Amino acid sequence: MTILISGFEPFNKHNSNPSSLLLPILKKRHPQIKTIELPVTYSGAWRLLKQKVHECSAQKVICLGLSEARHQISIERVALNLIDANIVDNEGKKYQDQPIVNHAPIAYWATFPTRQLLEVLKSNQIGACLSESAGTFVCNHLFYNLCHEIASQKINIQGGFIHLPLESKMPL
Ligand code: PCA
Repeated sequence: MTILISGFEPFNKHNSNPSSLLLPILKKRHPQIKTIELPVTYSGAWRLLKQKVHECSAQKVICLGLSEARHQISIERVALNLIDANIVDNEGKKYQDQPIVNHAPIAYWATFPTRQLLEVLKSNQIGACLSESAGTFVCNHLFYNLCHEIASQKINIQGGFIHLPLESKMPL
């Protein structure tokens, strides 16, 4: 089984992003896992992830990103068909009040078993919670596109998104 984990480069005022700092650590512990660092851009993140998903025939795809507002690892349950950000992506692009995919569902559930992952983290004394919003910036854009690909192409992939807090707030 191929597991693909993505992280994001730094963005906005952040000099680093825990989601990409984690990738080499995961890879060292589990060399069979595929990883990819994505740009924080609407134009690049999904294009590169999609390419990688198909290239390595991934069956589980977990995307990681930073959310400075979080105090715990947040397992996202829902991807929303909306971009509405008041910050620019790493290409200087800012969009508001726009659907991600026209004439597509308003939202998708993660296809990864979110509750099961929560229980595994909790049983390992790792503080985590379920979240009902991945925001409306690049992370949600990536998550929605992944879910839309899985649903519209009827691909058997468990896909999900996890927001990490700042490194200083990581409960590890
Ligand atoms: N967090 C941003 C984009 C990249 C990242 O790590 C977000 O929550 O949308």
